[in-house]
This record gives sequence, C-alpha cells and structure tokens, in this order.
Amino acid sequence: MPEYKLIYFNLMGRAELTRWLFAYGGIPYTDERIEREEWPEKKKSLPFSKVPILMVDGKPLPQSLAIGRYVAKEVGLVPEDNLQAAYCDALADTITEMMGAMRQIMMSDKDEEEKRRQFKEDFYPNVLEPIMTRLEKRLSEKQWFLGDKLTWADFIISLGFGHIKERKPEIFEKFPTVAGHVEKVRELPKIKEWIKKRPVNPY
Ligand SMILES: N[C@@H](CCC(=O)N[C@@H](CS)C(=O)NCC(=O)O)C(=O)O
Repeated sequence: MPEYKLIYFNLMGRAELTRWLFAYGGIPYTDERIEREEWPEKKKSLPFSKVPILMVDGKPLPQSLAIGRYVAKEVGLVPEDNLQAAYCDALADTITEMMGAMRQIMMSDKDEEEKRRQFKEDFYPNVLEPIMTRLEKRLSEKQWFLGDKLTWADFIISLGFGHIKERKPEIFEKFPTVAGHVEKVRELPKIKEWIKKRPVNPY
C-alpha cells in the first residue's frame, strides 16, 4: 500500500471527503493540518499553491475531487461500470457547484441582510431546491444514490447537505429522505467512529 499524506487546513472543507474515504477503507494516512498563520510560509514549500494535496509515496496529487475519486477507487466506492461511475462524477460536480454558489454569497462583502436576501430569493429556490427535489425522488426509490451499492456519491451527499442541515434544519422538512440519507451515511460504523474522534471544526 502506498504511503499517504493529506495536506489541508485544520478544517473539514475540501479534505473531509477524503478523510471519510480513508476512514471507511481503514487506510492509514498522515492527516497534516495547517493552521492559518502557518499558511503563507507553508505555501512556499508546496508544489501547488492550493490545498488539499495528497502525497502518494511522496508525489503530490492536487484537486479535491481528483483526490476523492482516487481514494474512493482504492476503497471500492467507485462503480466498475463507466456510466455508473460518471453518474457519481456528475453528482460530485453538482454538489461542488452548489457549495461554490453558497460560498460566493457567504464570502461576499455584502451586509448580512443582503446575504440573507440572496439566500432566500436566489440560492434556495434556484440552486438548492431543484437539486434537493431531484435527490428526494431518487433516494426514495433506491437504497443508495446508485441503487443497492454504496458509492462515494453517498458520502458527497451526506457531506454537502450535512453542513446545510446543521445550520438550517427547517429546509429539510420538505426533504425527509435526503435528511435521512445524510444521517444514514454518518451512521456507517467507520464513518461514525471517525466523526466521533476527528478534531472539532466549524466547517
Ligand atoms: N479546485 C480546488 C480548489 C482548492 C482551493 O481553493 N483551496 C483553498 C482552500 S479550500 C486554498 O488552498 N486556499 C488558500 C490559498 O488560495 O492561498 C480543489 O477542489 O482542490
């Protein structure tokens, strides 16, 4: 087995998917966490200017989704079938875009009232609800995102919507199956164990 080192901030953020996958597969790795104040100096020493980076036997792999897909494959959570695997990729892109739209509002220099308005009048009805509506239907008909087999897409759903569910549980009243899915993945024994022991971070 290769030697793995995951480099990221001391946050869940874009690295948590990979940490869940390592936990699920019982794969040992070094979870290197950079504190904010260390970043400018650390950045100079890295082969890419952004994190996460996964060092595999000392060689760097950038980009959170590429890292996630690679580790998911290692732990058997990428379907063999090419089209089924592409459905997982499409879900990963959809949730990443959704998180990007959310981040854009949160990080903007607008005041809190304007941000609330943007969430209420644009993000929820135009971005979040269409995705949740489709997922609610799909997950009501299947055990997991792709049917009876767990894939890394289920981890992405639980991670992406878990953050929103913690902050705005009322949104999930209309989407009980998505809410249940978020918890179902978190109840997988290895994931539950990781969540219990991981460092506490707000996001
Ligand atoms: N598309 C990249 C984005 C990576 C990214 O933006 N990383 C942020 C942290 S979430 C970062 O390194 N920020 C520090 C900087 O830009 O100096 C990925 O998914 O890995």
